[in-house]
Amino acid sequence: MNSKTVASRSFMKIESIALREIHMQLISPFEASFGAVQNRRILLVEVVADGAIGWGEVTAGETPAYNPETTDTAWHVISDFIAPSVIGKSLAESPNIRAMMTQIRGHEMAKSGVENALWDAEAQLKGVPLSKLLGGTIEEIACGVSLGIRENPQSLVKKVEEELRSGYQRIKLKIKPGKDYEFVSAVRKEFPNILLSVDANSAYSLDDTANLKKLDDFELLMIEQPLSWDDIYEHSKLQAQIQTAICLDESIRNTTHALTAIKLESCRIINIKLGRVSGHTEARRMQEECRKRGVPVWCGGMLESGIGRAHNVAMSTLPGFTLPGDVSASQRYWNEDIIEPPVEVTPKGTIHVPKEPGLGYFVRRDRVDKLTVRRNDWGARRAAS
Ligand code: OSB
Ligand code: MG
Repeated sequence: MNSKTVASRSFMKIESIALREIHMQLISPFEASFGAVQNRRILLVEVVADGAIGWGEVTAGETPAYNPETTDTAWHVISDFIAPSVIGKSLAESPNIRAMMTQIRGHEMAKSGVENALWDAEAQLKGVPLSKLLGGTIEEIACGVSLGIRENPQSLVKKVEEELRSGYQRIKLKIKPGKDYEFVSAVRKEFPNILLSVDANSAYSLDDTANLKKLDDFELLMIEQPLSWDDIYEHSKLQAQIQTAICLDESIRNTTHALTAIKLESCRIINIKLGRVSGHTEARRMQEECRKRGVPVWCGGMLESGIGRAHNVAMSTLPGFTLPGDVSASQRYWNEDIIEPPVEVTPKGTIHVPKEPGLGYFVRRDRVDKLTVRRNDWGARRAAS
């Protein structure tokens, strides 16, 4: 063994894993075309690797309305398949955990929760911010907001005004058939120059092409996921008939999907969500391939707690993230977040990337414990909690 190998850390061992379900209530209900949510059931993954504690969040929803995963399917897959197959294993770096999960098809969000916790631990072991370990270069990330469907256009306009006053650089409106043209029109009329986009969460079909084309009137930055949650081909048919750039969200679960969509011209922009693409390793690869092809990407959100939010901040520092993301302040979602400081947005609509090792935010274990409704442990359970 040469001295260099001894001096640099060559392997980390996954000593323990704790899986928790926590319950958190959003400040107000969030409505998308697939339904409304206020009471979040969030899974947190805590790993200990060579003594360093890393945190990850599973971003699955409570129901399979956005993608096929749910809080409960992720609990099952992590408890019965992922944790038993990775506990006690040693690996050179976080991406290597993917090779231990190849027998598990799909369940990207479950995998992401575990992989990302390991990334946090690795960054701490190396004494670097997670953003730097990932290769991030952006020091202040640009933020937008995603606004849920509202009762009427007037109340939406009021909400947009409020968010613009806080500094957000891009406003995204959730839409669905019957709550689209009139709502977008009211906002565009009031704010002719803002970066504005819409997200349909798969509420339309190709039969709606004429109506979707009408949205070209508003010079939107993009229309996100208008068609089926798992479609790539029909989006290429739609993109050829509308001027507004299509952005794919739900349909893109790995880099191959992204490359297929780019090749078919199904979209001109891609939304990257850590959970949907199975974690930092795949997110980084997708970002890189999109960047090579001149396709802008941005960081999507899943109504995360501070832990998922902190991972989103780190990912958003990668050079391909050239559009404002749905990464906004903790206080828009929670009365009390589980990290300290909470994620804060400057009056310019930016987030300063933390410079401390790992996620760079302190996890309030006392709050996490209070919110925990169930817990599973593998390896030695720490005496502390
Ligand atoms: O499609 O981007 C989406 C929330 C839940 C599920 C899907 C989506 C969203 C959002 C909110 O738009 C993003 C956020 O503020 O976290
Ligand atoms: Mg979306």
